[in-house]
Amino acid sequence: MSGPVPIANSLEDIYTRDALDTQTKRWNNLLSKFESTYGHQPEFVSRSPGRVNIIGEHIDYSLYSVLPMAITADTIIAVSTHLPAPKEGTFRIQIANVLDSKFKSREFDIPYDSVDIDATVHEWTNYFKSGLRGALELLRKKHGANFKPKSMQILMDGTVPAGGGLSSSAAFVTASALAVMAANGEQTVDKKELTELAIVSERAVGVNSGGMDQSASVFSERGSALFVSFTPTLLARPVSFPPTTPELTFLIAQSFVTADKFVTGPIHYNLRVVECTLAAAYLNAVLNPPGTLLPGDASPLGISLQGFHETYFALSEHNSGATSSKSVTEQLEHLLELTKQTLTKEEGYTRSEIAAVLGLPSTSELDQKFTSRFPVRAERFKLRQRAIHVFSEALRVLKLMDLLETSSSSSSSSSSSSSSTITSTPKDLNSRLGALLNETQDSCREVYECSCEEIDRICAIARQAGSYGSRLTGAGWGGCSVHLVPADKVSNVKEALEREYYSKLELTEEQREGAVVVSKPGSGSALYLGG
Ligand code: NG1
Ligand code: MG
Repeated sequence: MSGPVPIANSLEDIYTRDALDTQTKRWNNLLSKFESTYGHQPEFVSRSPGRVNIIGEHIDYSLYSVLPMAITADTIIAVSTHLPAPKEGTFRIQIANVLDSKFKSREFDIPYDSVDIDATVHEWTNYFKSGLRGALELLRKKHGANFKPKSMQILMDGTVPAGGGLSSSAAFVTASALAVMAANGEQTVDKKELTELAIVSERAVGVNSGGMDQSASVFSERGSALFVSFTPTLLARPVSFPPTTPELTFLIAQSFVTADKFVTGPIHYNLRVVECTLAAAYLNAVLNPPGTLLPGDASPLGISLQGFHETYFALSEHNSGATSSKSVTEQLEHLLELTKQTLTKEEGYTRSEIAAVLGLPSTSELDQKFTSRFPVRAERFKLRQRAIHVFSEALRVLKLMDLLETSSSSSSSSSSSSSSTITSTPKDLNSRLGALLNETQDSCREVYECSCEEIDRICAIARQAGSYGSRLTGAGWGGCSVHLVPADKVSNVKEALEREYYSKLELTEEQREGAVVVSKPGSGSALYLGG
């Protein structure tokens, strides 16, 4: 499903029917506000959505496959290039936000060859700049080092709540990169190129992220979830959930606990990335022959648990002279056992313990290698727990895919009486899908320690009211939760959450309205050229 980012001719190409009214008003507002801000109409609009992750949490940066889907909420960016260039060798960016009281307008004159981003300050336009930087790198690769970027006037409107686990950042970065490509004459933008550049660019904003969000934002197709794998190369394919009666829905519930990765990175998100990378290096040092180097890969720090996984089985096959007959599922089960035997310290590992095992002369080499780009704050690194979460979560993704695939093949062959598949009833299937989501939540809470009390409470309330499976979605430590709910239980779950959770918070009318949404899988990035 690679190929170019679609060109939308009307909003119907982008949104589901139920969203059209609201979106038409919002787009008209963007266009008229653009005109009143800059004195003329925009040339085009780029669009990229947020996402909810169904399963596969905190494993994308270890390069294991994940299953997100795009939501309706998105970032839209109106653009004009009718702006004279400032002084020789630079181009100008004028950028404004529809929410101008919160996000102040800015103007930047930028040298052709270097986009400066100060990741130490929390500045909304950094996300645009990171998409800009990535897009310009790609453009320079295509057109040569003398490429002259166009000046741009920009107005953006984002409806993905920030810090809410629905990936407002990836929506903004991918929409920005897409806008810059189009402004510079590239209307045919390859989805894979756009995704890969957005993944790398977003790291410039100070978060050592994996690639799930950008993939979901760019590649998603209306009506389907997206199975994303990262090795040997980035691949995304649509996956449908089986039609059941009552219909299965994804309910997204906010906790209103804002988890700001920019602030908490050193003790939360970025620390987990470091812990997973250290776990890979440690397991490699202990379980593979001395001197084995893990292959460099596309994970944030260049080596990953998935890389260890591959290397371990490749070498053990090589040494035994036999090809392993283990399926990936069996390999992951085996790795879980090995991890439990190898990484025995529940209390975590100190820098000097890890440096000694990795054969590094001192802890400063360790810091240099693993924590210099994104500093972390920790005395001990919980390698055992993090590796156990990652391998078991990778396994749950495969189990869920297996359930979806066998259910769709058994429903298509259900007329053949000779079929030996035991067809599960929809209810049965839903409970099994839900159970996997619940196991993910348990692992996030107990093992990966990325949930929080509010999310745990929301999950308990929702399950009690009829959700088959409930869990945090996105990075966690607050943000959003996702619930697998049959259509006939949706109002029940909503009411229970209102009664037992939201009514106890002080929320604005708007927050209250947006607290719980039923989301259908939406479409990915698009360019709207007007018409
Ligand atoms: P959120 O917090 O929803 O943006 C983050 C990462 C993902 C993934 C999830 C956890 C960024 C941009 N995204 O998502 O890549 O690792 O956490 O599964 O940091
Ligand atoms: Mg984000």
